Amino acid sequence: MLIRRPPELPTREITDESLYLNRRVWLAAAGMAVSALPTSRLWAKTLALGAAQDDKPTSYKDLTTYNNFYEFGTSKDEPARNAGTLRTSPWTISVEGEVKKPAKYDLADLIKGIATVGRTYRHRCVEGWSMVIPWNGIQLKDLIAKLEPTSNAKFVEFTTLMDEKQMPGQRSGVLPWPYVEGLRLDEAMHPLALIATGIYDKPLLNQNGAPLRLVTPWKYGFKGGKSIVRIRFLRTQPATTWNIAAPDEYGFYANVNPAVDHPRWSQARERRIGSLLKQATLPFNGYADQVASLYTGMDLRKNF
Ligand SMILES: Nc1nc2c(c(=O)[nH]1)N[C@H]1C(S)=C(S)[C@@H](COP(=O)(O)O)O[C@H]1N2
Ligand SMILES: [Mo]
Repeated sequence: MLIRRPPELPTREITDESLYLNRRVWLAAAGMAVSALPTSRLWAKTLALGAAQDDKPTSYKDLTTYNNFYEFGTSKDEPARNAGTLRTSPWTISVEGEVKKPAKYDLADLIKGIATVGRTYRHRCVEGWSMVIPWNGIQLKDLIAKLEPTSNAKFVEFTTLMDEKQMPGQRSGVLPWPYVEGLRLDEAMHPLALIATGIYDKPLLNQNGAPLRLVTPWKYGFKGGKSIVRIRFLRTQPATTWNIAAPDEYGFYANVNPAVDHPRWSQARERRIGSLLKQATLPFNGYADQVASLYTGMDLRKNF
């Protein structure tokens, strides 16, 4: 089987040179005399600026125009431009596998009776950029409790819609379709894991994975499968899309880990969309205190 090399490449790196130029631009904009400051103080200012990057939510515009959704094209602006062909109503989700009542649900019925939540999470793409996203949705654990998996269920798999007419990018062989992701059941039951249906208190736009998508903030963004039509409970670990496409590069676990580089680039730092400078990437994307215990005793270099 011939699979073309997947193009999840780092977006344009900020080179040292452009960083230097940007620094000068920023200092000039701040009314500071660039030449009047000794270099070390320039750096101190710059680092302070970097450190001041907090978890302010990314603008709605950036969240909805800078996307990865290869079903609509591989460049960042294509999902926003092309996802209008996706029809999100009516929307049926098939619940299958090791579950008490396998059934097809209309989206409204699937989530009926489950408390909605709003959660602002960091989002770290494996490519080296990050965002902060104010999600609306439900906790995945509440949905799983409602669906009642059997005691045999150890994993849960999420499958994106497969329809070349609505998702023209599926005509290309860039990834094996449909897009599939999965979690160990205990990961899926973690309170941080969401099924998102909105951003900034508005229904998800198609480019963000309408009408429902997975959100696991301690993992790289590719875990968050979009426009889900099937939820399947399994005894064994599912085969997942990026892992099938490039097993050395994208592991099943995909926990954010600055100490384990992608084979083609470092994962130590990230560029927050909307910010000038790169910042350090944190273990488990900053959620280690909440999720590290899920992986006690596991070699996180092997299980990347
Ligand atoms: N079906 C599907 N889901 C997907 C992707 C995709 O190409 N297809 N891209 C993933 C990747 S790599 C990332 S970083 C996030 C991006 O989500 P966003 O565009 O809402 O920021 O979606 C993930 N979910
Ligand atoms: Mo990503």
